[in-house]
Amino acid sequence: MAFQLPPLTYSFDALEPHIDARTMEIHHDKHHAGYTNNLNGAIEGSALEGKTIEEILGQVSKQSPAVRNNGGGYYNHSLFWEIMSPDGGGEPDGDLAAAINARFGSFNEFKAAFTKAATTQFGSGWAWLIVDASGELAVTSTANQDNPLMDVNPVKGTPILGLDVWEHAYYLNYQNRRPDYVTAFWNVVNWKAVAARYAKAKG
Ligand code: MN3
Repeated sequence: MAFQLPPLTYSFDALEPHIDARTMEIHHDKHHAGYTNNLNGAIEGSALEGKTIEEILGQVSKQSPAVRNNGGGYYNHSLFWEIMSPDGGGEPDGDLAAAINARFGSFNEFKAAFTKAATTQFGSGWAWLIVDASGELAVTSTANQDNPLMDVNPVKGTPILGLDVWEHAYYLNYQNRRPDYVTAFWNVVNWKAVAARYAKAKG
């Protein structure tokens, strides 16, 4: 069974004015579709066929650049659509809020750390909130379509929140103003989805 492009669960314009409809359409229908198709092409007929994306990324050091780039692109964008919502924004509650406060001091201090990771990632990449192997939260960033599930990455863990800081994610609306895009992102974060990922990652 080949990997499938997951459908958006909201319309292209649902995240406006924070993320514009044209960007969402191109990002999902062109970029994410491309990563999905190219991943399927890269693993076709290989021992990776039938493995989960997490299994593939966990041993990506042994694979081709095509598997690394497109496998990362497939996973990262699948997560990205899920952790945003037109009903998003605000702050988490429950166990996730408690863990953020314990790890970072406060929600605002967490936001500052994540914002710094997103704005200082040089060139294309992603900012992440992850649950590491000891169950602790951490903020990190990766280049290109890498992510913390990959064995090539020095900081490893399960991503529960991710922000795409490739120019294709914001350039039509924000041009070079990546910090404005990062600020706007907080208005669409689906904390319920992030909390569900947190609970799953903690086991
Ligand atoms: Mn992207």
